[in-house]
Amino acid sequence: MLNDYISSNQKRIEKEINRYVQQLSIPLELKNSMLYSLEAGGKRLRPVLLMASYETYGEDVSKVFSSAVALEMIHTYSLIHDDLPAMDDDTYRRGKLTNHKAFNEATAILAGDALLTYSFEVISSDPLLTDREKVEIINKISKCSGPSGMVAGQILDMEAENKEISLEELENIHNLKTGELLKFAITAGAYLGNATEEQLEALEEFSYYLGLIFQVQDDILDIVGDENKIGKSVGSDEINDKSTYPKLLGLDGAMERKNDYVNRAKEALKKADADVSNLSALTDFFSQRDH
Ligand code: GRG
Repeated sequence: MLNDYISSNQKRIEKEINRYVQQLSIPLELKNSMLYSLEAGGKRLRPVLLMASYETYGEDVSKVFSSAVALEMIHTYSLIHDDLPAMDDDTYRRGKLTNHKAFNEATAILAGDALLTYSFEVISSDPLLTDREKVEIINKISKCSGPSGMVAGQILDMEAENKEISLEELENIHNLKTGELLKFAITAGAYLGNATEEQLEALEEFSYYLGLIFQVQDDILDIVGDENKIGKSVGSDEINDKSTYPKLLGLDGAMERKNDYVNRAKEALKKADADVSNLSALTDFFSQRDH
């Protein structure tokens, strides 16, 4: 049932992403480069979470399509830039050539820039949102993805390479680099569904643990291996250079830690004062995903 829920929402969001990009009259190479990474097989976890969070409180889910599309665009831009030679220098992502290998470095940089900036246009021109909602959503998404959020996480991550770091430092990096966009997904969905301040607070706490679950599982998958790993880090020394949960805690310790986060996430969900069955099922999905 959850799988049906996820795949039907993935399809809805994919249609919206394509519609938003196709309506742009822009140089063809730029459009192709944007679409190449947007349609390269991403799991759409962030938009699905945003939609599930909205549906916990609100009704007509088309109200959050623009925010969900904008979020996936920002996530995609971050992956394109993360793969560049100046950062991780990766050749493959999701089993396909990275954007700068399929196009060229300058085009990849511009495709990332275009996705980031277009995301603000997508939100601010949505006729289904009030002006107040637009400002609030843009404020939230820029905070989560910008210098106090994902970008800060990225530079801390680069600085931590080849260094011993504590578990606390590792969690701070993950929370900024990965958790902040998940926080946006959860809180933006609930906000647009008219959740109360107390409900929003509970969901923010939930999103913190969900981000950590996502990351521990990412680290565990790097160790236990799956065919997707082939396309993940070829071209960089990422796996060897970076601190991970299994490196700091051992594989069993990392699994235990993940279970602890799942319990904490579900405790936070209890305070959200609504039918949280989809968010609870998605927590298990995040914790058990195999790619
Ligand atoms: C360049 C500003 C800037 C930031 C980059 C997110 C990020 C920051 C780098 C990606 C490096 C990485 C592998 C992080 C681990 C967590 C993560 C974001 C994994 C990818 O997310 P998925 O699994 O990706 O949701 P798909 O491919 O499904 O879209």
